[in-house]
Amino acid sequence: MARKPGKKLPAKKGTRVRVDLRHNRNKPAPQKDWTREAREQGIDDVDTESGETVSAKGDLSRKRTVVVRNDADDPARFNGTVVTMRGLFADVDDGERVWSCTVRRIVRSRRIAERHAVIVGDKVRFEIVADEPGRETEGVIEEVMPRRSVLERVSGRRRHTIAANVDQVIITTSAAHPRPKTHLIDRYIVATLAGRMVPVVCMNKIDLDTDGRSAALLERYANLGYRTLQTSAVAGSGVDQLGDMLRGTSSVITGQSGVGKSSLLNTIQPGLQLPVGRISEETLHGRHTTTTARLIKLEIGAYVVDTPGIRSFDLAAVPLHEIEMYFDEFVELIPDCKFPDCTHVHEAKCAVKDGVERGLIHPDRYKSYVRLFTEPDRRS
Ligand SMILES: Nc1nc2c(ncn2[C@@H]2O[C@H](COP(=O)(O)OP(=O)(O)OP(=O)(O)O)[C@@H](O)[C@H]2O)c(=O)[nH]1
Ligand SMILES: [Mg+2]
Ligand SMILES: [Zn+2]
Repeated sequence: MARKPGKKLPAKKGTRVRVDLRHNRNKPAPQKDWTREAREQGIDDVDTESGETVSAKGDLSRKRTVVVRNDADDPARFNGTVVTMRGLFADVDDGERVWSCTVRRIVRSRRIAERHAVIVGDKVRFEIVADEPGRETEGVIEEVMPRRSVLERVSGRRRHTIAANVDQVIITTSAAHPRPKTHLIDRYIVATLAGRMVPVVCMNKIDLDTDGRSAALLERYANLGYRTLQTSAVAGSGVDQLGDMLRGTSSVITGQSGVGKSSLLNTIQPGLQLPVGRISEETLHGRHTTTTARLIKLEIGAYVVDTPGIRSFDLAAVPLHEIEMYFDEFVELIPDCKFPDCTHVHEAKCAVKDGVERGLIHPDRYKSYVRLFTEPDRRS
């Protein structure tokens, strides 16, 4: 039964249908059309588990089995969350198991401007294919749902999306090895707020904070009204509090390589056994132990994306004129700038610069702003 494009097939819930491979490869649209058509018509009188197979006679090599399921009464079947990307494959969790999925080209092409068509945290709709009856091996992502939040960074002229659909960003830094970089924390905060998420500044390795400087730095962010946290994955301090912050929500944990992101998650849930790096003897820096972002479901009732560490100079894909609004302490002063389009960099009678002099704005925060505003690689 060679299928003509557009011709209706008696697709039913759980029915496996042999479709023409060549057709299927060359023209993805018709397959999508008829499965959707079947769903819209609500044809689902066959039990999912005992789905029947309609085999084409002969010429089997050019056919493959597509399992058509109606998801109207069981959304988990076709809806899933991307837990990790492996090259062109996405691992999609449908709540019951993880499917290795390819991404239909049209989905990739439509999102070409975003560079990453499918990313960790994405809610997707996918279809399940089987290489032979009863052997459902992989899926095809047909649709990526709108993202309610994204954490993005820029690298040169490229925009990278780190994770989607998370509520908060655990901006992790460490008291030593590596030392905290205020500029990086500030950039993370900007990227977090711009991506419609809530920042939490976490100072890990507090056991190494011998002079109290890191605790003081954290205080600065607490005074700005951000949630802050001191932790030690080694001593176990602050880990319960971190768990409390993660519970009941979805987060992404970010920060330089070696600050202890994976270590913290391992301490919250010892069975997790995420690979943890060794600090290199010579540089005292981490060496990118975590290589790909991964969405983890913690037993405490939390979703968290563990991410690879990134370097300091490539974060925040935010339009220049919007940066000021993500520096919360600037916002209330800005109405007093003389020029309505004041950029707070070179203008006279600038209330922000004045605020720095009056001690209302920390000089480091102002420096971070100016750097973000003037860096050439941001002007793309
Ligand atoms: N002293 C001390 N060392 C820690 C602490 N947390 C982690 N470490 C050490 O820091 C090193 C790096 O830890 P990881 O958990 O791999 O760091 P990461 O942030 O996940 O690094 P990437 O995956 O490369 O981004 C390891 O040697 C940990 O043992 C801490 O609280 N105190
Ligand atoms: Mg790691
Ligand atoms: Zn100004």
